[in-house]
Amino acid sequence: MSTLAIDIGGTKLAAALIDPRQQIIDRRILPTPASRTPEALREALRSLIAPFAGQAQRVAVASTGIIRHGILTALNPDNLGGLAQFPLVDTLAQLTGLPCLAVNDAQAAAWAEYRALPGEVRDMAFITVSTGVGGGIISHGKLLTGRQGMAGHIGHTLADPHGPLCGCGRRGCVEAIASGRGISAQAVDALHGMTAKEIYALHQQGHPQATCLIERSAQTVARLIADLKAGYDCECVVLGGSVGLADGYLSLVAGYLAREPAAYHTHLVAAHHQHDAGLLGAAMLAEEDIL
Ligand code: ADP
Ligand code: BMX
Ligand code: ZN
Repeated sequence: MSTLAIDIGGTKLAAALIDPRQQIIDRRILPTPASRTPEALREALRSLIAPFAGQAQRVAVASTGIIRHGILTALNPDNLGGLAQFPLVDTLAQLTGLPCLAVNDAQAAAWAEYRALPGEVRDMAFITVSTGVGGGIISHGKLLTGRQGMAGHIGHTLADPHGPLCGCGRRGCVEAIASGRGISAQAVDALHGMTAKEIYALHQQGHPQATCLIERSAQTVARLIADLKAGYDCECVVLGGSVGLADGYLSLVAGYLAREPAAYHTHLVAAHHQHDAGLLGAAMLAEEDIL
């Protein structure tokens, strides 16, 4: 069965046609609309998937937000232009006439990345450093989603009680400091208003403020990894998202993790599927009928 996989992030929407052997045949990307109202996202999804009409037998969605009973509820609505809720499964079932499954983006990516690891690994965490900071946890070979769909939202654990206010309502979340939006929001003076991508490029040229912001992000993610190791003894952490996969970012995180006591160290690798982990994970979860 071919799957139309869709990845809804805070910055970009991706869709791909995935064949029964989990190979991506064709892929499209559009910017995520920044609007409080569901119509804008519905229209963007309509135009994203239009070229794939009639080519798939089911839809699998990996989306930012807490996904429960097919409905997206934003934990941090700022990441979606203020959009707090969206009926994902109903909308895509209406647009395509196909059966549809939806899961959190980082949970989906965790599953694809877990499948790409050697068989002996049973406990791993996936962290995406992207618009937000998302997470997916595999424990004893099982993906944790949680009764409320909240499992893995480790971007909203506390990094600094005096840190910036997070869009989720807490102060000092990992996400408020380390994410793409967080990096951008903390920038001042000449860097004010720049995207994380632009700030990252300046960091690579040695700009002091840019480097300070990127290093703080990497240090915050390293501490999160140490906390995860303490929390459930994960054997491996996989890093994804456009900030997480940016050239040199993983080495920075690894450097900060190495400064923690040895008991907190864990194997750290870049996402095998790179930016496609969410798309592939959603398709695999649909194929394996796991959720
Ligand atoms: P999404 O959150 O929609 O899944 P991404 O994983 O692309 O999307 O993450 C978007 C964030 O990553 C934005 O804050 C953007 O500025 C930042 N970003 C995109 N490309 C890069 C890059 N090459 N280097 C560093 N940051 C990047
Ligand atoms: C936020 C949260 C998570 C998501 C993570 C990464 C919302 C809308 N999203 O913590 O559900 O997994 O961001 O999302 O509350 P991304 O957009 O960066 O991929
Ligand atoms: Zn938060």
